[in-house]
Amino acid sequence: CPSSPKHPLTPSEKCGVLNVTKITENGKKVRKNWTSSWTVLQGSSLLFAKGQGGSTSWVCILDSIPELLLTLLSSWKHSVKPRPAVSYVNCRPGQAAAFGSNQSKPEFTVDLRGGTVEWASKDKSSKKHVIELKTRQGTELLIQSEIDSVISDWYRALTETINTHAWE
Ligand code: I3S
Repeated sequence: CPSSPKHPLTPSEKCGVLNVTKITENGKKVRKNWTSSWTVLQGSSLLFAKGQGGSTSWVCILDSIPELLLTLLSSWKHSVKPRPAVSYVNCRPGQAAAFGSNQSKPEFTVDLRGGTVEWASKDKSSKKHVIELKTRQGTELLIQSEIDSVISDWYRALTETINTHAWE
């Protein structure tokens, strides 16, 4: 993850591949479009990556294979549009590819201040392990991972972040 000297006390410094879709944007319902995105929690912002470029090391590729296979398998099973493999292998924690460098641009960013996070009810999605995130700006997102420990960690991190920044 990118380091954040500006936010030494926040619990929020986390990254990984998650499935995500918007369901509401600026208060208006939008059509679901599940995609797997490199996701970074940084301070009170949650950033989702677009395409990447840059170099990739073999260590990085080998390190990414289990997660890549799992993500592709889950994308196939749950009709989520997978990202090209290079998106995963370029975006491992500890690698140079991070938001703020010129290798990875956020596709969109949400401000978590004043937002809410809860486990999504069944009527929001047929998938399991789905988090519903609502922002103060009227954007609602569903965030999902097939791996329950992964999504539970994200749930905890997002909740802590929202609580930490509640009065800003
Ligand atoms: O809430 P919905 O409309 O049942 O969500 C599903 C649809 O968006 C579907 O797309 P199409 O309506 O274009 O066929 C997606 O493929 C599904 O993944 C959505 O449902 P889940 O339950 O996976 O969020």
